Amino acid sequence: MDCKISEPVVGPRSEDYLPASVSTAVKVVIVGGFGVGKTTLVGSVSEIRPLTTEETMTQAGVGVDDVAGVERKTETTVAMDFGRISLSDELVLYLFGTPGQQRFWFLWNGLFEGALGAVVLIDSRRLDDSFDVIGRLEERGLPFVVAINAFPDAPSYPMSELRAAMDLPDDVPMVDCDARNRASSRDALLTLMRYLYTLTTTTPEQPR
Ligand SMILES: Nc1nc2c(ncn2[C@@H]2O[C@H](COP(=O)(O)OP(=O)(O)OP(=O)(O)O)[C@@H](O)[C@H]2O)c(=O)[nH]1
Ligand SMILES: [Mg+2]
Repeated sequence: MDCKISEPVVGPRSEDYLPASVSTAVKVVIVGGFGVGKTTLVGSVSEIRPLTTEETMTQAGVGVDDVAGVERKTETTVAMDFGRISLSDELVLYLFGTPGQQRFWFLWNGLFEGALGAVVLIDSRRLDDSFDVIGRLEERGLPFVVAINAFPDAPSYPMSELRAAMDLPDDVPMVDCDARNRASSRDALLTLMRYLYTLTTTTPEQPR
């Protein structure tokens, strides 16, 4: 399997180096069902050349991969995406995108190792795909936020309806997102970081 990067390798660029001011690095995973925009998000927001592991989808996947709703997709992530974004002079996030095809989900355990939180990308046309994803995060106890990725023909549901449909607890943040847009993707990551911060500063209610 070849790893592709978006530009030919010509040696490290100045932005590839971490500034000396960085004191905190946080690992975050970008998860979601097949074709919800995980690779797009990591690529749009990363300040370094993102690592991707896209492979062409072939006839071999017919009957194995569920491509309902994303029939026009030609490539898929077979291992992971990797990128990096600095949120301030001191704080850097390392982004790991997971593969969406169910047959590669066994890789998730390794990718989740050491992660502090996750952004769950959702395509509101294919909500069913998100149930297993959210269930896995809940099983692992990994905090997450939900980002509704804006696909052009996706019906626009109120957040409250989507929350109810996904059976999400009230405290789990939800945001609209366009994974192709750097600022929008960054906002989704900031929402996760704010949520992680509130979790560390909120004391659990004491039993009476
Ligand atoms: N309109 C629109 N299209 C998007 C958006 N995000 C991704 N896409 C398109 O959706 C398709 C799938 O995006 P990917 O980033 O490959 O999705 P993925 O979740 O990484 O897919 P897998 O790794 O195969 O599960 C691509 O053709 C993207 O250009 C978005 O926010 N809006
Ligand atoms: Mg992908």
